[in-house]
Amino acid sequence: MADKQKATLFAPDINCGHCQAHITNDLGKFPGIGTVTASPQTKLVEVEYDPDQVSLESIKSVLWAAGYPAKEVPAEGQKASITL
Ligand SMILES: [Cu+2]
Repeated sequence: MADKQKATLFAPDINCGHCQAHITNDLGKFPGIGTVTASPQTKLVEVEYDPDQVSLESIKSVLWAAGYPAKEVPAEGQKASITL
């Protein structure tokens, strides 16, 4: 069993609480996915996941299918790399 990993994704189409709920509900249904947070303010989705059960690519596919294309934010210097 690998340790849980945390990914941060930038999804510019998160605009309101509805988007937030949509994302957390859709991702939350997936096995291997832990805590999910989505912020309409920062447009960031933070996902805890077990890499043995689900890949980052799958997480991105779920987001894409839900209508929120997202790209991964590098863990280091993530704040500096985002322009809102
Ligand atoms: Cu919305």
